[in-house]
Amino acid sequence: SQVIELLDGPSMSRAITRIAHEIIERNKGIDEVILVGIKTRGAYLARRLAERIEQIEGKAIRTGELDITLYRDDLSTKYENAEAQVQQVDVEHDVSNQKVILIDDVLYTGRTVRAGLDAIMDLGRPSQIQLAVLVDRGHRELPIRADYVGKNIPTAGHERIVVKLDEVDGQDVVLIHRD
Ligand code: 3GP
Ligand code: 5GP
Ligand code: MG
Repeated sequence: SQVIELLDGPSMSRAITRIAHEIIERNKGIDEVILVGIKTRGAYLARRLAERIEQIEGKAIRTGELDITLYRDDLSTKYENAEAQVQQVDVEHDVSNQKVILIDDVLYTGRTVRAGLDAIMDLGRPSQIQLAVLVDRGHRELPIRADYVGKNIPTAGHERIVVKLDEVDGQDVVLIHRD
């Protein structure tokens, strides 16, 4: 199978820096913003974005995490037919009247984000929910789109995007696997 590198470490770092600036610009600062990463890699991306934003703005930004996993009730190993289920909500801040930015590594069908929207809205009434992803690989099955995108990567259904982050995988890289 063919493996192609789509983002190296420096490119990933630049994309995160750009998104940090976009978040600050669009929200006119960060006073009403809460970053919420979707585990596993989305949570590490949220921490990196928070670090960048704090460097730029010179003040702390609030963060939280959601654990959302896809489960299959038919024991198949395929992601098709999987449903997203919220396992854990770790958001200590009151989301009411705040702008919550969900963060994930890869946006695909949108089912994980939909579950994330439900989990956030169960906590209170945010004034807005936005979405940031490192990679948008297309193939949405729901009317969901990202407000901030590191890289758009049109994929075929059978292709797999591999996101490696230093904190989990010992290196920063985005790869596409083609069969
Ligand atoms: P991550 O969020 O830590 O990156 O969805 C659970 C995990 O499965 C995710 O972990 C994701 O990276 C991984 N995964 C890898 N390839 C695929 C894929 O093609 N589809 C889905 N839904 N998840 C994938
Ligand atoms: P969804 O289909 O719900 O948009 O994505 C499901 C979950 O799997 C999300 O957390 C998303 O980040 C991840 N995901 C979907 N497709 C891929 C992929 O090709 N590669 C990786 N690494 N993660 C993926
Ligand atoms: Mg993910």
